[in-house]
Amino acid sequence: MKSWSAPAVPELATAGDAPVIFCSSARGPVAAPRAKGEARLYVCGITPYDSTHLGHAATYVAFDVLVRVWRDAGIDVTYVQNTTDVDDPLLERAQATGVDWRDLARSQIERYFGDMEALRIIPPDSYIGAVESVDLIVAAVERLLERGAAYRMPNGDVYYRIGTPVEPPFGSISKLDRAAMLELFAERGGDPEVEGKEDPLDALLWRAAREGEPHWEGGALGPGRPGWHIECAVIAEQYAGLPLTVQGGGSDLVFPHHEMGAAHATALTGTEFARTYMHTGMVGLDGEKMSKSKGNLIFVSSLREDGVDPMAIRLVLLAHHYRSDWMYRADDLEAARHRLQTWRAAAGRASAVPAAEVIANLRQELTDDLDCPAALSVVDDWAAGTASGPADADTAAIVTAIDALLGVEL
Ligand code: 5CA
Ligand code: ZN
Repeated sequence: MKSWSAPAVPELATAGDAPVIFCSSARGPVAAPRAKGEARLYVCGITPYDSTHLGHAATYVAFDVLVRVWRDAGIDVTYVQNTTDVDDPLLERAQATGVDWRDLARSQIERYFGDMEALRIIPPDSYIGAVESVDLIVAAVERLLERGAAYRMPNGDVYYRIGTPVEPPFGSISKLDRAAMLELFAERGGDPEVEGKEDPLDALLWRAAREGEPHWEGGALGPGRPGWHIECAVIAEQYAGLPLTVQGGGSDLVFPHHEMGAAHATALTGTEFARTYMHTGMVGLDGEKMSKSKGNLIFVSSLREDGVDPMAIRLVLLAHHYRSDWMYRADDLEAARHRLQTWRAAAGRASAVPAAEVIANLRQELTDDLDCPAALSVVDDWAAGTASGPADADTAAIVTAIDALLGVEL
């Protein structure tokens, strides 16, 4: 699927270093990539209804900074993102609002593209929907069945056998005990209660066609539609290649989604799914996680319609470390607007320090687990020190670095 237009990303005169990223599975910082050269990134994309809220935007800005830091280090990046354009919550919303599910998905994907473009987020090299991947998914599920990693229920549903031996083993990303897994599985799209499964944690790979639900032919599987985790496992393998340098998404995806997807992919390929698992914190509003099901949402598009400069929205998001959970407040936007104004004023004045110094400080903060709040402070300090003369070569170089590394156009 064609996605959104890329922002211009200026190249800096010198190159930076590769970053160290906190890996949820290793529970600590790891070099990503391990060796210089290339990086493969897969980020879990939206389920296209009620997008793009500030939580989504925060997640995609975080991975955008990762891509920018990688590019700055001269690393060749392959970036893949999916869109879950057929799934229960999307179908439920379509039904509830009397809209065709395809139209709902299409309109929300369009809105998301507009938001990403406005926020100057670098688009993925491949933006792939579940619907366009059905054939690949069917082939993968057939292979899992052949290998005994999956089984068919009497009604035609196909489930992944959670006990399938894979290396690294199931559970190594989230490191949860079984009780916690069962609880989260029930909360986050799983179906532990379904009778007849070998293990309540077995995950749906293929849902046999039901009356009134969209379905595809499905080859040997029979008519139906794809499960959620297998969608990402297959798209990542096909378009990015395994092992991924980074599997990314919000922290709400650690379990079951990323644990299951990694197990499916490893059972299919014999290869480790990802070297690093990078998870963003949850953005909330009024004391609760911002979520489509709760409806406590602030949309990027609404802010834009209210005339908010997208660069101010980007600064709201960058002002929080990607790993922290935070609550959005109107003050955040006021502070970001003020910061943007200050930076823009500084961009017209003489720099009091050499550009190389400011750029080195920016890189130091960003390569250390993408510390954007600290990077913003580096720019704040520079801006506060600018002198009254006209912008000079150092100012210009710093403005370019702010654009390249933070994606903020002044
Ligand atoms: N389509 C699946 C992933 S395959 C999905 O989770 N879609 S989503 O629309 O619910 O979320 C899209 C992305 O935004 C995911 O990476 C998710 O982890 C992240 N996300 C969702 N809610 C928030 C939030 N409140 N704060 C930060 N990130 C969030
Ligand atoms: Zn996913």
